[in-house]
Amino acid sequence: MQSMPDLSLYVITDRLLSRGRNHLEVAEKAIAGGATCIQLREKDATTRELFVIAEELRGLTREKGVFFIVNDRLDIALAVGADGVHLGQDDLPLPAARRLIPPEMILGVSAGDLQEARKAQSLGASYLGVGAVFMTGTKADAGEPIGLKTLFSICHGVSIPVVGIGGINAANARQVIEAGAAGVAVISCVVAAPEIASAAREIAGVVKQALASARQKGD
Ligand code: TZP
Ligand code: MG
Repeated sequence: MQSMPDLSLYVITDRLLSRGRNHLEVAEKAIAGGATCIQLREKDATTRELFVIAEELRGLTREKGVFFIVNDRLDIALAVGADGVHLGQDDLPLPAARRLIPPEMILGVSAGDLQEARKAQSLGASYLGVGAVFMTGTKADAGEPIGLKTLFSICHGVSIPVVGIGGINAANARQVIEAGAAGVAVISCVVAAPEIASAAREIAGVVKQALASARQKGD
């Protein structure tokens, strides 16, 4: 069966925000700064281009011992042997995805409320990406932020790990963990930073500390 990845600092690539740095360079630097999981998110490439990028990231993440998830594209995830695939509410339905992937493959699902979260859990999601927690300019259709209260109710209303996403940075990451999340998923605060590794290091430190205090409190 699948082993649950360390989702504590889940960095999602975004070529358009990366100041000219490509997916591989962004991932290398994010991992150097402490990213525990890398998601390849690329909405504007041909299938062949995406396959080549995904192969590179698979090689890097395998070498560094970091989990590798592909956004949207189950075919690419399977083709390069990624650890998992992440699907949104408009992507391939979960039962279909579960039929196609090996049992050990991680299936991440986006959820914006408790109902979506519970449904995804019942259909075999391995973890949930929940948000947008805060305002974000990164995803045009992210909708109104759900806030920390809703995040809390989702984290405590499901038994699979939850990763908060949307507008998260080193200044607010602690609150996301305190709400019950297993980690933070970030784009701009890491990939758009002038120094990707130091931005990752900063937020990784906050998350690590917050997780340690949450564990002490028995959360
Ligand atoms: N899904 C919900 S919010 C979001 C995605 C992909 C964007 C997160 O980006 P940022 O820059 O960390 O707010
Ligand atoms: Mg999607």
